[in-house]
Amino acid sequence: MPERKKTREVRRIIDKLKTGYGKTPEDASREELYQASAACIRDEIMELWVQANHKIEAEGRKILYYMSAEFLMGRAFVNNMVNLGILDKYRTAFDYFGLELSEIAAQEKDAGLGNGGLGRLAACFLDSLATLKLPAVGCGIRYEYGLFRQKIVDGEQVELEDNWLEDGCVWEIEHPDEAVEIHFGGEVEENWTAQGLQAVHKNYSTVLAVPYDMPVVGYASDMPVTLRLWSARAVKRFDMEYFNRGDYLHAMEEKELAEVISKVLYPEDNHEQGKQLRLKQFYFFTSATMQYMVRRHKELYGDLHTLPDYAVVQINDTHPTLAIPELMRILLDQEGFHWDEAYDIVSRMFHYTNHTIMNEALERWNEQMFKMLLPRIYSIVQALNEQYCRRLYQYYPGDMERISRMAIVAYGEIRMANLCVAVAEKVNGVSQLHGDILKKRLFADTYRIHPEKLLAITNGITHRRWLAVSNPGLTALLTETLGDGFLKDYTQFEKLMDHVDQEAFLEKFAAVKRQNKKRLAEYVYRTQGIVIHEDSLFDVQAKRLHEYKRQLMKCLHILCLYDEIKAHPDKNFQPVTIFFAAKASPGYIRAKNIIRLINAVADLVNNDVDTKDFLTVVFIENYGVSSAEFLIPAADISEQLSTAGLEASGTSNMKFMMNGAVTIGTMDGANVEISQRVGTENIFIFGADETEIERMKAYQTYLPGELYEKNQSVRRAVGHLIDGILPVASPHQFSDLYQSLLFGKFGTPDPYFVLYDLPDYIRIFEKALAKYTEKPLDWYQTAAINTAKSGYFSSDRTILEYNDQIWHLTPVE
Ligand code: 26Q
Repeated sequence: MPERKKTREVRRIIDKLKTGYGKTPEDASREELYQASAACIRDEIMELWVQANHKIEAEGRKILYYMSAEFLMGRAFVNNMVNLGILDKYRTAFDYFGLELSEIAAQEKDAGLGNGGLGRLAACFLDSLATLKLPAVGCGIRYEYGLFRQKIVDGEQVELEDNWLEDGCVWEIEHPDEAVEIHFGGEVEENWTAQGLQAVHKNYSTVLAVPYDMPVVGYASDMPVTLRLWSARAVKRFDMEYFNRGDYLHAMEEKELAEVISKVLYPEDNHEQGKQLRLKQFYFFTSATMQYMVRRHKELYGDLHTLPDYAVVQINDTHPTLAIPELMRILLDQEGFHWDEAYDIVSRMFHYTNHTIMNEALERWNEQMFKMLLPRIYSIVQALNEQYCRRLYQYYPGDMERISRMAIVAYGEIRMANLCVAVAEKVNGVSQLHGDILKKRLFADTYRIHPEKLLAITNGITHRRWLAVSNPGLTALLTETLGDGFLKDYTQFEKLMDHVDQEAFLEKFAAVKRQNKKRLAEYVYRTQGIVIHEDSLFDVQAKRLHEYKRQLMKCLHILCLYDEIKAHPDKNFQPVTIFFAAKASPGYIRAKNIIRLINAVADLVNNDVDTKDFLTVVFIENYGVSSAEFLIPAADISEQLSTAGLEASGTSNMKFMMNGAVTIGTMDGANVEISQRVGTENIFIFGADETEIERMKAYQTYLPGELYEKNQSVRRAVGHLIDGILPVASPHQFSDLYQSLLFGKFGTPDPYFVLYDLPDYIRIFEKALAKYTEKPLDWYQTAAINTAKSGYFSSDRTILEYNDQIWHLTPVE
């Protein structure tokens, strides 16, 4: 037995266990050991955090308010240690206690305060901001419950609550002294005074917003960034008057009503449902953030006229848009500014990132509901709308159709994207293609008059979490090959190109992949009791379930493979394991039925004697940041199958690429740029591109029925949806999917061109499979080239572009 040293970290943890939990290491649970060691790490962070914040204030630095309704942070424990450079020290300390790092780390609950790409992007951005030492604060909502946990029961998705705060969160610090009031409802009275028309908001009800701050540590950086999340609290925690009268229920009621605001994250992704509580959530955190921003500026600099010199606000999609009229309100009603003066300030501070062009995802609010809930904000939005339409009239005189299309308020609705475009200084798309589509379609009217307003900044991912934390094997190989400079400097990934011709290097690269596949197999066995073949090709599609992402196409492909193997019972095939990981919005019936289909297809192929040795289908439950950290490093193939033009960027495509998976994908979102960087021989592109899709839509030339008749394998696969071979109780289980492909609900069959692209997908998959099977060395070379070219997709690059083109912050040295 090796001698176990009582290092500084060991002593600290023992001390923390004693003072914080009254325990010795012998009687502490794993949970307590996690809590105590996390508290030790937090102490180290506090030192840096306090100093950094003082410095930012003392030097009068401009800061970024990155506003987002979602921050999908995942776990912080290992990430913090990696970024602080103390991982090995703590690993040794856990050794002392006879525990594995991974066992302790697994105690932490994911902070799953986001749905998918948009929320995770916000989290990656904070890591890069901290690493690049750019002064920033992330502002959002401290949901008590994050995105639901997913269980699969009898093939169906079941949603369970995600009580991530159950055991407390060691990283957050509550600041009750900085709570602010948020006002809802009531009415607005306008009075003429010596200062002009003054609005007075009356009879409102009040909710308190209490901030919780979390430090986000950068890699080899002494400047943690703050994530400030607001929690709703009743003004009166408990109404003594009701209580004394014996009305106990009533005594609690107000508290419950107020605190429901930050209770739970809405699970809708790329779909908008105009719910009043959601509007409350958005106003709640935007108002709190604007009050905080104004208060801070006044305390530090006194005069609000200089606000745009010291603060810049990035709006992550339209969800935080109310920050714009809210800042107007504060300046007008509380600070006594005139309209033009206030507008001049506001118009120089806000920038808006768009994440979708899909109509059903564009945020709109019913005017009456909006007015009832936020009467003062409503009157400001009306005024902004009038001013904007008047301005538009100068550019487009008489063109009422265009002006009503661009208006902020029209047809009884308030359109948040139009409000953003009207007021924001810069509006950006999240990939080059998406940026082009914004100019060409969604914001074409604006582009004609203000071309400088629109830009494209391609998304990125932090290679600390998505490589250093989640793939220690590949990180070690890169460090051994290149040194560890790439962790701070993303341009150094490229140096790997000097090694991709060396067989010895490729062997090592392949060995790392095998290790990661083994690790995933163990994870799947541990969490779901499923045994998988580690030597098979791992093909992964992991993302939210949505029709446009076309998980259905992959299902049909599997049914084609099934038919193919069944037709050749004596032939040998390359074994393939196909992984799906996806949560469906609970109200999205068709998406949930696609999950049902995936599990039925899994049952079919995994249990058929002819196919089970060659084809395994696994549905990974509860996809989130932590399961992604197991899944992505193990992938050989990354599936990016969205209908061209519909995936604004995609970011899992970047994570897979960085971890040495080869992409099969359409020319959509950031796939286009991945393809440009790795070269067409190192990616498998298939299907219609965006122009072709647009042409088919415009001329209505796509007839899936004809294609179905002509193509035998497509016909057979689609037929399996209703021919009874799938092991489900009802023969009608999948008839809606069948119907949607061939007939469509309102006369638009197959709106996502699944059948159109399927034959080309089958072809390209065969090509990829052949390369993997027949030329393994070429395959791993391609995989390694993907890693080598992935530096561009680091969120460090993305953040530097935002900073150059929009924010203009200077790093704190
Ligand atoms: C808004 C209002 C009401 C209800 C729900 C919503 C809502 C919530 C979440 C709308 C959209 C979202 C999330 C969208 C999202 O994640 N979009 C993805 O953003 C990624 C980061 O830019 C892109 O890579 C993806 O292409 C895009 O789909």
